[in-house]
Amino acid sequence: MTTTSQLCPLDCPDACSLSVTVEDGRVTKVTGDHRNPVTAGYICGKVRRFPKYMYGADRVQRPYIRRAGVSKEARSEDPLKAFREATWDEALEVVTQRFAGVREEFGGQAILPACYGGSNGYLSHGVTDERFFRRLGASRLLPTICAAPSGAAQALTYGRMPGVAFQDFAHARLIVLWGMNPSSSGIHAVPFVKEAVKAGARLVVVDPRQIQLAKGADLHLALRPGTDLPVALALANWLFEHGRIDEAFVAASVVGVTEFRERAAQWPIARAAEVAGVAPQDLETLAGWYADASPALIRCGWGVERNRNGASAVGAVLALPALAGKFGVRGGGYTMSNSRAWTLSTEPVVGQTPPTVREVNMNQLGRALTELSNPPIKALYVYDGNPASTFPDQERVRRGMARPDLFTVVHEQVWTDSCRYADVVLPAPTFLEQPEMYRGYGNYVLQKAGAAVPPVGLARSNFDVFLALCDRLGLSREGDVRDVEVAARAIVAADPDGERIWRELGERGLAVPTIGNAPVQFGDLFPGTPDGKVHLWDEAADAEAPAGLWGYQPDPATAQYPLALISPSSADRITGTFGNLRAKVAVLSIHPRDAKRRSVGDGDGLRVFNALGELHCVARVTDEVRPGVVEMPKGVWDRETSSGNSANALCPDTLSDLGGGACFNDARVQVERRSLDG
Ligand SMILES: Nc1nc2c(c(=O)[nH]1)N[C@H]1C(S)=C(S)[C@@H](COP(=O)(O)OP(=O)(O)OC[C@H]3O[C@@H](n4cnc5c(=O)[nH]c(N)nc54)[C@H](O)[C@@H]3O)O[C@H]1N2
Ligand SMILES: Nc1nc2c(c(=O)[nH]1)N[C@H]1C(S)=C(S)[C@@H](COP(=O)(O)OP(=O)(O)OC[C@H]3O[C@@H](n4cnc5c(=O)[nH]c(N)nc54)[C@H](O)[C@@H]3O)O[C@H]1N2
Ligand code: SF4
Ligand SMILES: [Mo]
Repeated sequence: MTTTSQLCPLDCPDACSLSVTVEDGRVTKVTGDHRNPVTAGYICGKVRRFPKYMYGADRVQRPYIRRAGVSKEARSEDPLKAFREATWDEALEVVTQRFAGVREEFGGQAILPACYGGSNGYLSHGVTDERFFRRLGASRLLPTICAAPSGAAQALTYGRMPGVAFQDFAHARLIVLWGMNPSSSGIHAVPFVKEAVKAGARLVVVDPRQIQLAKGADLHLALRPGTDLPVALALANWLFEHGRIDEAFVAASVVGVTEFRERAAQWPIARAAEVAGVAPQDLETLAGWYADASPALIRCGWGVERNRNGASAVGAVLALPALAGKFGVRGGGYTMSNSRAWTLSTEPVVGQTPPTVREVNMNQLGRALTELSNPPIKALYVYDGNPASTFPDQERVRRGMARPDLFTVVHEQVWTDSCRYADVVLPAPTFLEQPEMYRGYGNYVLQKAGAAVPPVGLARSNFDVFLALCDRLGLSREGDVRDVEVAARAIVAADPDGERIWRELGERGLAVPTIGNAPVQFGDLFPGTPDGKVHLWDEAADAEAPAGLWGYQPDPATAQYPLALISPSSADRITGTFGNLRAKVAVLSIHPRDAKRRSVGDGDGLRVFNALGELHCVARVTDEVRPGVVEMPKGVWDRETSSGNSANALCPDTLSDLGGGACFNDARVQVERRSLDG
């Protein structure tokens, strides 16, 4: 029995350091260790159960090739009905021949990768894969499914300035959890929130749902989804009108205030409250508390961005600390993504400048597969993502993936719903079966570890498979980085402080950024904008956003589809990852008032539908969601609903105001009772 130090690269802000027990070449226990002081020796239940995932019946153990004549629409619990076992050599030869053929007949742009890589580190995404697709001249997939609107907003306003560290939450006197549910999606912030509250801090939750932490909060603003923009602008307007702007800070560090103020002035408290469906008094209370408190912290989450107003909403929320002068003190300011604390780069490993090629927004994959011509997409390579489950407009994505003339590779750890559409399925290792290096986007740590155990079955890493494909297609060149350790070194070397970081990674597998692991905004950290100031106005963004910058687009609800369907994170999975371990029927949460109107009782079967699709599940009647809102977690697998799909079947593929982001929470639906056995 041995114990090794590992890291968790899953798409979670926390970036835990792990202690992994190995017996007879198998992982038997995964727990936290103390190298990362913030994750402090404990981890979530998902990763504690990781051996069940690694060695479960759903694991893809070897390559497979589709049997001739089996339709991609056929559904079966047994993959062997649709696929036959193959060797790596045979499978890679099929991929090589088909990709070469497509490229010759239609050009490289007829090939498209389908990936996101949120749960991947530096060594399994954006390295040899990127080299392969660039050299092929494949269409470029825009990585917009998550954080694109907030990324656009943060780039525009603060040049992606990192934020307050979790451990500094404890210093705040007011914490606003704005569209973020740390009890599920980043558990290590919770003790620091509780510590602050225990020391007398006020806690405010801005969320259409009564999340766990809302239960003890001083104020829960259960706004309608997609209305954060008017709410934030109304708070800003209140600060202007009540003389609570930090004039000195604004004069020295903020530009575009006049234009911003004009837009905010259109949102008096009463109007914003009406649109958001909250009490005007609650908005006044929050404005007053925020103006008075210091340190005041806004923890902005990704629930704010997943709608038509997403980028403007995030930008307006993050404008508040600049206007009210909340920076420059420990625990004051905001936190969203801290990934820009690092300047590592995978480009030296890719070793190929990006060609000028067609770009495909991943949020419109279904459209791309069914509508694009000149050339049409003829080959799809799925890895580090599960498009048949997690992308918007699921029905259209699936229609596209089911095309008999589309050649699809799926490189996966487990038999996901995307595998059903594959021509070739390749086995991938989990993060404990391959070397990985990963930086947190919440926690300020970079970690590196070797494989804890050899790959399960015949699994091969992305790094290796893309090298092999480059070789087979004649795309490899002299001088290409071909070794993972050399790649890791080159990626770290891109940081000006790379020598120190590399040394620390070598010594204990963990390094903190140059600015330390708890920087103070406007103390140690400043905006990354060209002039180092906060920008509240931008002509180009104003021209691009459909309703202008800071312009509100109204709710897409109709009389036919009046309910807002939201699909946030849940504790038992990371998007679709681990969903296979929870084979219970998926539940839709609905407010008692909405349920009663539809004669729906707790545990009843439901039909949830709109013009895009239809979903069958079970009702959970609860006042944890506000009236007018229904909720089903993201990442549901087909086996969890009797209709064999998920909330994504009802999510439009429309795009956010800026950044081309996904609008999952703009799904508007109708719900009716449906017999459970019907
Ligand atoms: N356990 C677990 N952890 C995860 C993930 C997971 O799936 N499971 N996913 C990871 C990933 S990929 C990401 S991006 C992060 C996301 O983590 P979060 O930032 O927490 O994002 P969400 O879970 O999408 O939504 C957060 C909250 O926003 C609320 N919400 C929905 N619409 C709105 C709105 O319009 N306005 C406001 N104010 N609130 C709204 C939801 O009810 C939810 O409680 O979590 C990561 N961590
Ligand atoms: N309805 C709804 N849908 C959503 C969202 C929402 O709010 N609502 N949120 C969206 C968000 S925030 C995100 S980030 C996306 C995430 O969407 P996806 O990126 O599709 O996320 P996962 O479902 O976790 O799928 C990742 C897959 O990559 C595989 N994988 C992991 N490591 C490797 C590897 O090294 N090699 C290979 N080949 N495969 C690997 C895993 O087994 C897993 O199946 O989903 C989005 N989907
Ligand atoms: S998913 Fe998040 S909380 Fe769980 S082990 Fe990984 S980093 Fe830690
Ligand atoms: Mo995400």
